[in-house]
Amino acid sequence: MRITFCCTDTKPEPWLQGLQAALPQADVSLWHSGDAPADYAVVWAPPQTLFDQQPQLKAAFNIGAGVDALLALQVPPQTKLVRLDDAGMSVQMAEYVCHALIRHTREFDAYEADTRAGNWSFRKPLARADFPVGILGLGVLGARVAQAVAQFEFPVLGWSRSPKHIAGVQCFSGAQELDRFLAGTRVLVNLLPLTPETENILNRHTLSQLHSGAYLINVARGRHLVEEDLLALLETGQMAGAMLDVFRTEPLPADHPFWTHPRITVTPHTSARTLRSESIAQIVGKIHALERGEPVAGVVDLVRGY
Ligand code: NDP
Ligand code: OXD
Repeated sequence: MRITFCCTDTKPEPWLQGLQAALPQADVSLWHSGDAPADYAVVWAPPQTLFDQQPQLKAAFNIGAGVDALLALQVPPQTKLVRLDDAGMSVQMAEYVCHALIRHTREFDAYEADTRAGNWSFRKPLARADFPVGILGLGVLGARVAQAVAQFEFPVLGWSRSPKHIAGVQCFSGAQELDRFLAGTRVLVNLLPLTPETENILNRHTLSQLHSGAYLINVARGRHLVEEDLLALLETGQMAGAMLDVFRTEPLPADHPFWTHPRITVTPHTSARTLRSESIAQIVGKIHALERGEPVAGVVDLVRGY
């Protein structure tokens, strides 16, 4: 079996060694244009040439959960696209979102400013009931985040394409229920995939439907957010602040207003990192299953776009 590795922005050697160790019978190598045909590819934002030259690939394993970059390419019809299915990401995402939420609702930034200035002063505790948390996307990551937030006894709402039942979460689904979901939300967490239906979904119209003084946590994709709409709503006070992990252009350009905005916290697309050993174990397990003719989780539905 041949496995080709083609991941931009990733140091290849540890992946090649890890895949080779887990699949000793296979020939695992870094992709080069003109290579012999492979059975499987492990990819992140590969060039179109990979698929043009390897139309026989049985599957391409994306080493991330989001497949928007892959779906911009022409993938051969018989090649399954398989995304990472958690592989250690959901717990990281739950940590990030709970951190952002609690930092905001417990006013830890203000406490830090006070104590750095030598002030021992208290703020009136805010009521959790006044901070209903709405999660856009109740998939692998969104469902885990919803459960983690519910543990802290915040009211939790969630929105997905298909109806869901998650204990402790008021679930909404479909375009027709989006407005009711937004109207019940003060802290909005975005965990949707980027598709033609969800691009620009965080805009003046949707953000204006949240409770006044809302807070945004965007951990999905930069192209979900209309950046100038967020800036305008921070000016009016409709939005109290935001913690943003993903951006239209990454790295965030040096002159971007988000860097210095007093009510925006920026992190460098790090909310849920791809963990190499967990990812290799998952990919190798799926290769074995596919070789046995069994179905695997995380196969991308090309029509839905995720
Ligand atoms: P999933 O595919 O498991 O979940 C996607 C969720 O979004 C599902 O609940 C789905 O609904 C819902 N959804 C999709 N389209 C619509 C729509 N049009 N209307 C309503 N709901 C919709 O993805 P993951 O949870 O694994 O990942 C989510 C995203 O997080 C990734 O696509 C990626 O962009 C981002 N991500 C960011 C990372 C970071 O470090 N910042 C790391 C990892 C992922 P349904 O359940 O009905 O299908
Ligand atoms: C992912 C990501 O999609 O890292 O996994 O953003």
